Amino acid sequence: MPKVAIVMGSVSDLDVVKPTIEILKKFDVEAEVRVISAHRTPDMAHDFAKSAIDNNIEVIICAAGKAAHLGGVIAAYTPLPVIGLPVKSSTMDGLDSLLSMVQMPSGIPVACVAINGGLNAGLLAVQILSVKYPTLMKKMQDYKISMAEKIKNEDEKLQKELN
Ligand code: RP5
Repeated sequence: MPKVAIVMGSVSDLDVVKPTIEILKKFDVEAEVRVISAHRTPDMAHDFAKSAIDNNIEVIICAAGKAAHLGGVIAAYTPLPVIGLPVKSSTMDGLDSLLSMVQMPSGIPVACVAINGGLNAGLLAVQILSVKYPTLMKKMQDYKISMAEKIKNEDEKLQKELN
């Protein structure tokens, strides 16, 4: 079974991470969910990142707010793909989280989804895994088809209401 780690900087990030957990479940992807802080538990962050490959983790999602260095720190210690999920947790509407995640120095990329974009973080992880797991690729294709169907139905309904 493919495995993704979801790491959050604080348990207060859990609500933003819930859609990530749910979508991974929907795609039958195992999720290891952890609370690890780059600032408050730096040794844990180091140990987690260093042992991720041995623990069969294939993609790491890092959710954090404010000075959101978690993704960058984890990415510094592992060659695995890291997805940053900026959390809107402060007075700056999450722009602080977004910028501190996305502005990585050359050589250490962190992919980044929208502020509070928990669903997309999970979907992006599935898409990365799809390259290796054909069943996931098929499920992702079906997911996109059903999403398009839903929009088409909504459009048809709207046209009927308006015309
Ligand atoms: C970050 O600081 C966490 O990721 C969280 O989004 C934010 C606030 O943390 P708490 O003060 O709620 O623990 O490290």
